Amino acid sequence: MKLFCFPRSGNSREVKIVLAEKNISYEPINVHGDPAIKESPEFKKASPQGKVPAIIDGDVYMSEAFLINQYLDKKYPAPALMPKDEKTQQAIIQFVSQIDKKMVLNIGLLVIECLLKPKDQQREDFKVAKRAEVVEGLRELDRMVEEKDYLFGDFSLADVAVTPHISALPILGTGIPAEFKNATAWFERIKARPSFKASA
Ligand SMILES: N[C@@H](CCC(=O)N[C@@H](CS)C(=O)NCC(=O)O)C(=O)O
Repeated sequence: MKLFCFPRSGNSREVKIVLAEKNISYEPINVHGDPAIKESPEFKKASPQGKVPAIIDGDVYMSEAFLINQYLDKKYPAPALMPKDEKTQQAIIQFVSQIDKKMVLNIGLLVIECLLKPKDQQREDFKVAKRAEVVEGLRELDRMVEEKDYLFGDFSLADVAVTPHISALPILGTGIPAEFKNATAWFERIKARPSFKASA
């Protein structure tokens, strides 16, 4: 298994968590380590859009974190990271697609604004607006874990899809607001998992 990634990529970390949960050994290939990697036919075949994460597993070439993770969960079923019940599976698929638009995308925009742009080009009003949208996403997560340990009961690909991005929040001028006690406790549980530590 080859994983195209780079160290600070939250999307790559989603796949690293699943590989660690399932104890699958792999070769990480840092696409920022050498410009030739992004130009290689292997990488282009795995990721026609040039984005990470992407994997090569035998003759399977794939990109997109959540698609890769669903593939890994089917091919390497233990431990299962999707529930057996089809209705909950569909609910997770829908959740990941929605939270990507509502929260993960906004965290990515904050990374660009706060960390990648020169200070004098950063827009404070944009940061405030995006942080507010992220907080709304966190409010929804807080409600979801009110009576559960993880977003859909057991630890699943839903938790994997959001937590690497949440861990970037403190350097973006926010974090999980203290009022969201359920979400705070949930994120502590996530951080205690060996897979989360191994993927850092
Ligand atoms: N929807 C994709 C997003 C992938 C993505 O945006 N990856 C970023 C890194 S986190 C990337 O490859 N950016 C181009 C680059 O940094 O070279 C996924 O979930 O995997």
